[in-house]
Amino acid sequence: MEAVLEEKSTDQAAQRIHQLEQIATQVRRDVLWMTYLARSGHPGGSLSAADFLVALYFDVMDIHPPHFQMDSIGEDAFILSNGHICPAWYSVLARRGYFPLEELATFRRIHSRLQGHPATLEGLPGVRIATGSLGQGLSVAVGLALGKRLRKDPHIVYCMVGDGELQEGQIWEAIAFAGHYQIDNLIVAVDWNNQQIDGQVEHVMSLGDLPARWRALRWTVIEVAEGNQMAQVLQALYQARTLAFQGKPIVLLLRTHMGYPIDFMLDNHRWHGVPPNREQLRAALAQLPETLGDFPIPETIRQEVLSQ
Ligand SMILES: Cc1ncc(C[n+]2csc(CCOP(=O)(O)OP(=O)(O)O)c2C)c(N)n1
Ligand SMILES: [Mg+2]
Repeated sequence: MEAVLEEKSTDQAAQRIHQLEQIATQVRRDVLWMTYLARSGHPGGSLSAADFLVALYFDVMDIHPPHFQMDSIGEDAFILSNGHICPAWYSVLARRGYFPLEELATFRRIHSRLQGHPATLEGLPGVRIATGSLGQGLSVAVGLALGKRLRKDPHIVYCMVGDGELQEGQIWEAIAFAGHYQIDNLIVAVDWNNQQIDGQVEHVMSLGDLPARWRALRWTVIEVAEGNQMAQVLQALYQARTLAFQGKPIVLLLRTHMGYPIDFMLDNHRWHGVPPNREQLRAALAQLPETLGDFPIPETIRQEVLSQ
């Protein structure tokens, strides 16, 4: 009997992972379409971070869309510190029900709520702080987590940072603060794709022994060998949740790939902040099945891209 039950739950877990992978594939298509339509934006990091964002929003966080509350009282919260990868975040927010899917077509347009870096003035549900000036979002996440602790709100604050962003000085003050003051309702994920705007992170300015640095500042470190494999990302997130509220903040070091899984974008920093042109979009979309349906795109443009 036990064996049967175990088999069933393994089956269910595999099914869930498959569903999340399907969502992540669609999010990646959204990223490519959005940056193409806007003729600007940051596809590379959006594609490397997509699996984490999908796992977080569709399986892990205790959240209540579409009733977005700015103060996040009584729910988990997320801060995207590396704000430039907002195409992936906007797609996840829309598909999770925070705002209409149609709005993805307005990315980077004047008067759109979907600005090139997340901002609060436009009132986009899901966004709690403007980010994009690198290094600041983690400090905000630490403050938010501290606020939840003071209020005795037993929820978790999640934050994503880029690995290039870890070259910012302010990041290390926030890390030291959270470790010292035992901010243990905080889970941070690093999109460790080893690429940034000007080249490989290790070439531009080495981060040294990254796991050791976080550990030295009193964080629990979880390394994820394949940060673009949904099963690994999900398992790490659940492990992190079980380790929360035990006196230490937690960091997931996700080994990801810029541009994943598009063959001509993979591990190439040149895709940090350049949109695909028409031929590149067509080639990239051919590598990603339309799992959930693209967001509404004007038919003439769709035909232009998809028909040779
Ligand atoms: C304070 C600040 N300095 C510089 C920049 C310019 N900038 C934008 S993205 C980026 C590189 C970030 O690298 P990473 O976090 O690894 O993002 P990825 O390239 O992997 O998407 C830089 C230097 C910025 N946005 N903010
Ligand atoms: Mg990077």
